[in-house]
Amino acid sequence: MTQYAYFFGCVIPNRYPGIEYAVRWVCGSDGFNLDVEDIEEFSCCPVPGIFYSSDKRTWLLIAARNLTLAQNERREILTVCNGCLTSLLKATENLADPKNLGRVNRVLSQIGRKYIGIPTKTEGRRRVMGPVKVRHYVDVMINDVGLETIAERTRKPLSNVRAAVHYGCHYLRPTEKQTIDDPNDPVNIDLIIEKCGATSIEYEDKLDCCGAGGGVRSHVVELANSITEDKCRKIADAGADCIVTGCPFCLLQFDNAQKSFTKEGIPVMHISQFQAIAMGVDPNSLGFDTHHVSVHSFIRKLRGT
Ligand code: 9S8
Ligand code: 9S8
Ligand code: COM
Repeated sequence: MTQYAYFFGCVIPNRYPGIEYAVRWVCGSDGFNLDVEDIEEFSCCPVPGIFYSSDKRTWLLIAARNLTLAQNERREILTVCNGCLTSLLKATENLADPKNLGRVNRVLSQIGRKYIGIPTKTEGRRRVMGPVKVRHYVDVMINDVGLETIAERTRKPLSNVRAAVHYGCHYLRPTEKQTIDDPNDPVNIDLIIEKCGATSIEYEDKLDCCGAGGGVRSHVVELANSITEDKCRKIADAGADCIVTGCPFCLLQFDNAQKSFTKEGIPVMHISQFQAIAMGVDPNSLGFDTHHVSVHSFIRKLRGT
């Protein structure tokens, strides 16, 4: 059985602890019972939109340190965020270049660490090393847990719920590197939603950015919010009860930006929270009180009132 290490990143523990609860429940012994552990020393991945764009060397060094932590435990990294996935995955690609690897390991040696990767096979006496594996929560759900098991464990089918899926850029792009899903026609989150008994609706420009990524939210918040407003209008036109995403940073943007242009807003949740509800977890324990947009309309819909 695959062994994983949780990588929650910064946004979930600091802003949306309900997602952490949902992920731990879904992956834990009441859920799919995966072999997954915490590695306390993990730091920020670091966030690609800020670090990768401004200081590549520091970015690679911090990411490499995180990779060595999983490497030494022989665990695959289970990220719950698109940005963390991209950052750590890109770091493994960069470390395949001996020049980068040498530079990084010279610095890491000062804290007694070394990135070597994980053994994949042996050729004669030689062990062939491969990159530390970095996986997205959605990838693990689809390819390791499987849709059939997801359907079997649905106790409370969310039959009258219409969900609008937002994938987010770092799940889809760069398209030539993407392996989890079809970058031009992604289906994985939609499929999970359907196995939870709900309907995933189509809407215009579904694959567009939420507006926040790449440092846009931090630098030009008005621009970020106007992109989000545009997307939310299209989602509302399609008659969605909620927005479901696999990225906490996109969630943060939808959840925060909506208050700048609407009073009510469309409830936003992480796919793990959606699954937890379908698996029978009480929505009151999923931390929705920390979300800006109230999820009351969604809960009322669930109860059919
Ligand atoms: S860690 Fe620090 S800011 Fe963040 S959530 Fe996802 S990207 Fe990685
Ligand atoms: S945040 Fe998450 S993945 Fe990104 S860059 Fe564009 S979309 Fe929202
Ligand atoms: C988005 C991360 S998930 S970043 O803002 O592009 O770094």
